[in-house]
Amino acid sequence: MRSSVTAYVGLGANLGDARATVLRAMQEIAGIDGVVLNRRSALYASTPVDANGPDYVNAVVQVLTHLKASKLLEALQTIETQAGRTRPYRNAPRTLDLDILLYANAHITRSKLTVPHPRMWERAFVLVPLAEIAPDCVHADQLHAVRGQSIEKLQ
Ligand code: PH2
Ligand code: MG
Ligand code: MG
Repeated sequence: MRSSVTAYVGLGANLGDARATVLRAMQEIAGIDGVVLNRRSALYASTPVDANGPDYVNAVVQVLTHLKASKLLEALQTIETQAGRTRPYRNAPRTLDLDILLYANAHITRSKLTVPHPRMWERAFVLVPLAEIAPDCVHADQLHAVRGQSIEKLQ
């Protein structure tokens, strides 16, 4: 058996039934060939950051995967497309956004994929759910830096 790596995926949605879409996307991620969903955060409601539209539902999952980061990205984009994702302009409201946040301890800078996600450390909607499932990945100072951003655990 090939060795697997640990990766973290951020989920976000603010169009349609965002809560249902994020929960379904978690199941679809678990169904990707070569991916095991190991941990999932709670769902969070958050105010849009550098964006407009309705409040977001956000979450983070930890996966174990044999897939290369580029293949994982392709599989995530297929799930986004199936959820009706369109890209009319940057940070437009969306039915589903799936971002690779961390992929082992890799540093990737390609035109289609930058890992760690370049803006994750500025965003409470990433750091709060990430800290819930992977406290060692987020420092208290990093959480402190985003304390002004509104985020609330759902359910
Ligand atoms: N995603 C963005 C931009 N702003 N704000 C919140 N609260 N949640 C998001 O998922 C989000 C955002 C771009 O991907
Ligand atoms: Mg995003
Ligand atoms: Mg994205």
